[in-house]
Amino acid sequence: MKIGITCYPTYGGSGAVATELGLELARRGHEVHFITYDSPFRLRGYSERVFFHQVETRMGRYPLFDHFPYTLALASKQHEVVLREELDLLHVHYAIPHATTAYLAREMLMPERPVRVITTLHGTDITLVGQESSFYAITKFSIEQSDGVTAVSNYLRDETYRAFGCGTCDVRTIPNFVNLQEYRPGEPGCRGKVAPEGHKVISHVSNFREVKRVKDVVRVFARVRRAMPATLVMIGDGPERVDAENEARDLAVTDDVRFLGRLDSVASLLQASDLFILPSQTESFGLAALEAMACGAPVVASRAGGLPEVIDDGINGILEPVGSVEAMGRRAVELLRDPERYSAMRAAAVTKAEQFSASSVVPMYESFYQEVLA
Ligand code: GMT
Repeated sequence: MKIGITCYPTYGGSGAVATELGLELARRGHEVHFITYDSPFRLRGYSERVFFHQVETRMGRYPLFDHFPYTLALASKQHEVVLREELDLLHVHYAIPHATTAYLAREMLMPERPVRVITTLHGTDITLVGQESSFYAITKFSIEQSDGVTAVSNYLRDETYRAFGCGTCDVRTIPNFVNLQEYRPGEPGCRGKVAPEGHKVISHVSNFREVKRVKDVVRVFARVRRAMPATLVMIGDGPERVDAENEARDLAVTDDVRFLGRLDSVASLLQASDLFILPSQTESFGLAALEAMACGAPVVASRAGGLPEVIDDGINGILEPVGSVEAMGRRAVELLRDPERYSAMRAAAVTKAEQFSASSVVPMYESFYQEVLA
């Protein structure tokens, strides 16, 4: 098949999933064309059958536009690439504005070249942004106009029906996946690179938005730090980073917290981690949690959104209600103090992650493509 993929190229789960999916589809013989304003952050170097088409985000001085109409430029580029490369379908990730631009491109292409549009819903496009009054109607319309719709968890599928109705759509759950060649348990000794000898390594990866509750990460860590030597590795950047840094200072743990900023590749740090903390307000799936589990780091998370579909409380991780930093900290300490239970939970985390391997999930997208094209 010849597939066009549009996603946000910036650091974030939807862009990560879209890019890993494109790379995996290309490995399986499909031709994949990324259409977006920048090269997606996980698209590293050359890969056979993978192409990138850049969408303009500004033009020379044209006084009429205070804001460049990126969505129209994207729809035009999708139209252009479908025609020139003879694409069969456009698979867009994150409804806003991608499902809308793909709808426009498809209508512009008719009847010359019928192309199918598949929209994958990722999370905040449904749970936050899409429900804001300025976007609600167009989000609902664009979802309903897609030829196929997928959601990354049952929670997100149900939330889509609840919030938007979408009476005519059949929202299919296709879970996120992890590349087990890259995300796998590390060699013994890899922890030494990130923390002093004898420290437990706790990590967190996100885009530091409000929904991630990064101050809670520091609060949970502070409770662990009171009980044992430990280092917290904070990976990523975003609007809440300063608050998290201040929280570390207020709780007097600054010396043991490392803010590393945005990194393209996090597998080696996850392999070095004893625990991963994800105390989000909501999380449609929690790709970061899955990648940590695949590397052998059990996850302490909030019992919210789709996280219970990835983490089984007490078996391969720990779930507590949103904001329960006391309980999260206490259970993390109990686990780290019990080597036998820790080893069992670590092994169970790796086993659970195997259920979400690329080799088992990517074929679900391929069969969905076939179904929609038929
Ligand atoms: O909110 C983010 O962290 C980014 C966001 C995105 O769409 O880029 O992530 C969402 O999609 C990921 C990939 O499907 C999911 O693993 C995340 O759980 C989801 N985030 C939220 O629902 C908050």
